[in-house]
Amino acid sequence: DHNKLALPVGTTLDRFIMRKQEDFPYATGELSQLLRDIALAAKIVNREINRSGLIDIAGAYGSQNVQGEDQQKLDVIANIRFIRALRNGGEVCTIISEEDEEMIQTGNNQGKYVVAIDPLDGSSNIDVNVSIGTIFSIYRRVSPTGTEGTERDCLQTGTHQVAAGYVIYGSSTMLVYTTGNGVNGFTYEASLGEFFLSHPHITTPKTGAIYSINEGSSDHFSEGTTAFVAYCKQQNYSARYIGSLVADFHRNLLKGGIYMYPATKKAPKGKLRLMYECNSLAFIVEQAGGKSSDGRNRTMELEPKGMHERSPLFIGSTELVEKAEEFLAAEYSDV
Ligand code: P6P
Repeated sequence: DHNKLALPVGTTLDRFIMRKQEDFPYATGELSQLLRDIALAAKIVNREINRSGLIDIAGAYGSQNVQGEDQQKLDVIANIRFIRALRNGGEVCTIISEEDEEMIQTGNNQGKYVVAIDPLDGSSNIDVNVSIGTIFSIYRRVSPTGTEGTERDCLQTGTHQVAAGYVIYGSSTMLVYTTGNGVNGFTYEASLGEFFLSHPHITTPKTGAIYSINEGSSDHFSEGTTAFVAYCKQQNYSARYIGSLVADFHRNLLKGGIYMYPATKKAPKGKLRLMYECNSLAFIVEQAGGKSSDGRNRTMELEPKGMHERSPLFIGSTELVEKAEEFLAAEYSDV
């Protein structure tokens, strides 16, 4: 039937969401609406980011933000915008955000979903015009509706994700997401205010010739990480590290490669956050045929202990992640 036809490039995000909802006979539309709420916030944040380049100039003429205060940092603005869109959308009861220590209750106690979000990752890159991104995961709440969401709602393993995605604000702005049936990419046309399907059914190459890691930290790498990086060099792979997770991940997803933020002696759990960076990208990469682990354990099976806990991340083409795990296994066997 027409639902099974691949939707043509150029389909709008709205139509895509509606058509995909039809594939779920019992869907009642809340997740569809939640995805639309996220897309709306992404459009608003995209506009703020594009304007921010001018704020310094405009700032000299006293430009102020929506709250009439002095220009806030973009990650604060993005956090406000995503929380407001999710609160107004009504489908989400509770949010955990990289920007807030505590859970955020939206007041929608009937909401069936919980969102974990990094509203603007890598925002230190914004002033130098490097692509930055929003990263999010969506879970079904486990506590009864009609009450506030709980920590248990927020600390589910990555395998319980209902959807995950990222927005990359770059030379063009894209929304890439999965609901567990493959990965699709949409490119934003600002003049029309619409996301259009531009990358249907994204699959990541089984292997690749790109490795992404901050080699400035190599004095603090474990033996296994050091050995795998040496292997990449012997293979004449290209070193590509932008220092903006979404930009590095997105390039490797499309071209093949591995992104690593390993445990180091300084950061024994690495730097990246499990709930709204590692798990979100792990769901996407697995749905695209890739792999994600902490160097040993599948990222999506890690038991979260805290909302902001960190995890080492080895993510990308399956063969490269497995090769890295081989090198790291050697150091575990000593244990
Ligand atoms: P480092 C940006 O601060 C970020 O969270 C990711 O976007 C990026 O991949 C990583 O940290 C860069 O960290 O330690 O290499 O500067």
